[in-house]
Amino acid sequence: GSVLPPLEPGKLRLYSMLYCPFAQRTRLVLAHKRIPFEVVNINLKCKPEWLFDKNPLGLVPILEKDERIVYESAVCDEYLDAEYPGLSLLPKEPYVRARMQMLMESCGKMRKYTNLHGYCNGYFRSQENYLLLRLPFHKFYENALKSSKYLAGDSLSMADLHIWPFIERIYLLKELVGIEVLSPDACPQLTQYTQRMFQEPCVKATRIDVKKYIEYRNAYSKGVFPDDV
Ligand SMILES: N[C@@H](CCC(=O)N[C@@H](CS)C(=O)NCC(=O)O)C(=O)O
Repeated sequence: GSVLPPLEPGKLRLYSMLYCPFAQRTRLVLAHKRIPFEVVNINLKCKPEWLFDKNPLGLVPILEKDERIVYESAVCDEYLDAEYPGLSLLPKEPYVRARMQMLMESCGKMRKYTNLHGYCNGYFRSQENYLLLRLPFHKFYENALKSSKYLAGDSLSMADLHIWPFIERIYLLKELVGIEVLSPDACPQLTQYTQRMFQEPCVKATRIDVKKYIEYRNAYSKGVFPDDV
């Protein structure tokens, strides 16, 4: 297997994969809070053995600093928010926080809707089936955005950074399979929100390059895992 690069004392490292939506959550928080870090990208088709020493599940993202290890994207993000200075992304008021966390939970329940590999490999087969994807996005996010500029209030919060990678991927379907799932007519709030999110520096810093993503996907479907992800 590949050799684990040494980690300097005091440095924060993220084990990641360029197109992983969960790792993107953590990269969004790192970028938003301007936390310095280094990245080790993992070949998920051929995982190094040492990955399982860091996370027995063998999944990214994983954070490491001075022998402290944190994994699971939601846990990593809450840890970063608490450990590093700056404006917190989590509301203090218990009910506001509970509302936000319910929205974040909904995203976990939408896993089957957010697997781009599945969509692109013809999982949904017809346009009609693709459009079914709109329902959960509409139910949770279009509705939440009727009363606020961001998903959990009028400023960016953890809910936005937690859910954004999946919204970004749904919009990518337009370029990948030519189907606009969250059209401006059906989802006016989400459409405006997306434009707003694309202006956020952390979103700019982690935005998927569609051309590169297509190259990666083509290679991945042939069993090849490109070196640079
Ligand atoms: N619940 C985990 C999910 C992480 C996850 O599934 N990461 C994927 C990459 S997108 C992974 O590491 N896959 C490797 C595998 O499934 O073996 C989290 O939120 O961090």
